[in-house]
Amino acid sequence: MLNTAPPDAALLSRFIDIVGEKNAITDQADIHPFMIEQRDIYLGASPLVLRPANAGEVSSILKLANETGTAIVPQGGNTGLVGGQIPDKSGHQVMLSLGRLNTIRDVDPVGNTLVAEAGTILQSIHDAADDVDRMFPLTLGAIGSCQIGGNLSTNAGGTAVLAYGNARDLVLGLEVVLPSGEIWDGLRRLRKDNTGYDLKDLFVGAEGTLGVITAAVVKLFPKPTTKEVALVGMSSPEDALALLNIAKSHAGGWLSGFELIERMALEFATRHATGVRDPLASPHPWYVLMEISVLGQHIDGRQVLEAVLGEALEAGTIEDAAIAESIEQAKALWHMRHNLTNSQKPEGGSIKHDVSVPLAAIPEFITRANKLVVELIPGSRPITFGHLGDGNLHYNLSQPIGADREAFLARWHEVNEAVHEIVVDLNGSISAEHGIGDLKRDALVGVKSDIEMTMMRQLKQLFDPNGIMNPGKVLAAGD
Ligand code: 2HG
Ligand code: ZN
Repeated sequence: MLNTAPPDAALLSRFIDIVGEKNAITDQADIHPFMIEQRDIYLGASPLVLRPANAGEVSSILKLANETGTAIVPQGGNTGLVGGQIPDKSGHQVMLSLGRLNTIRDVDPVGNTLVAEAGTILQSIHDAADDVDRMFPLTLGAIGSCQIGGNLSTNAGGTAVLAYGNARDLVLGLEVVLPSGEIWDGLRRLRKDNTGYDLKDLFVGAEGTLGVITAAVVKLFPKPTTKEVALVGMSSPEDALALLNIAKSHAGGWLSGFELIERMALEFATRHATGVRDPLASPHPWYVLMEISVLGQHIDGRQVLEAVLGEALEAGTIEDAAIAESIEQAKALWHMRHNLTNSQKPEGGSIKHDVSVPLAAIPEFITRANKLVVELIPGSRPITFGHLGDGNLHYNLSQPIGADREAFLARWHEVNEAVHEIVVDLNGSISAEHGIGDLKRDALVGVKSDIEMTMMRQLKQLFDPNGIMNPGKVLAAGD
């Protein structure tokens, strides 16, 4: 059973002994950075942050936690967007920070696999793959600080899902420490392994509620020979969808990025992010950042891109386009895209949604949501952007100019609920890629069927009968 009393000094020192004093943080000022997150909506409390060096130490920590009913909150790079990595306010939960498990154990360019420990920064995996002339496709704004364990635990998406899938699609095997302390070595490198239940898939996307991922075998891919990037202006989301189908018909699997950006999102980025400018001569209501990655010297990626844009221009689908003429220009366009979220902060409070709907329903979703939110909060500024190729929109609502930030943010759940109703009506998902964490835990019950919730609760009970693993995330504590 989960202990409701705070861990006493004697228990805390037993935890500290496992990792050694220098890898245990007890000073509240040093703990503070682990308790806050980039959305600025969670502030947790903890008496202790443990920084184990290996799966063996993680195992000893979980064994002790399980015996004593101590709640454990695992944290990777602390870039999660739903509060899953932040302890509650009780001050009873011990944090397990995975950053010291950061060894890349193996890179295999023959089998196209890489074995990394959970705390490995995503960028380091990209670099290690690059060193052997391969690439690892998972790409998101936080690439320089997020960790692969967190990416897998949240089944992260990002900007390359269209061509390569999300984190779940990129993993072949896992090493996991179970709440009992047992270590499951499932670091298999097989592309085919049809031997019963796929256990690794239970831990991917479980947000640390079933155990702690300590290492993973991920898939590597051949490096594209050329990448062509363009920013395309158009008048509506319908046109963006038409462009998507034109792009697919010419580029097929080479279409590696297709990001929708509303005008105001781009304006915020040019206003607030360094080094961002609008490369098109005049403004357009909507934009698509499109990337085509081709393999093989014999294929001319530029020709493919020009064929897409040519057909779309002729059909009146798009208004204008700027093609990146150099790697620097391509990087600048992606820099703009990855700064859309940061650029909303200086505009005040932002109520976020991370939703997906069937592609054909995207225009209807945007129209209905835009109408609804300005009825709820007159003057609020809807900003839609996201991974259109995946049907995934970040439907973010910036506060009315001059409004009180706290009063606006206090309406977060009310706005979420109303927007999610539209999502459900359109057969979509209320969490496309960020996960459930604390933020959407209560909403989850409203969108999953009883049988789904029952299966999830039974799995939690099976793996973590004492409820020590990240209590209150995904499922209510004690559920
Ligand atoms: C992105 O696509 C991230 O940039 C964050 O998923 C989106 O601001 C957000 O909610
Ligand atoms: Zn996203």
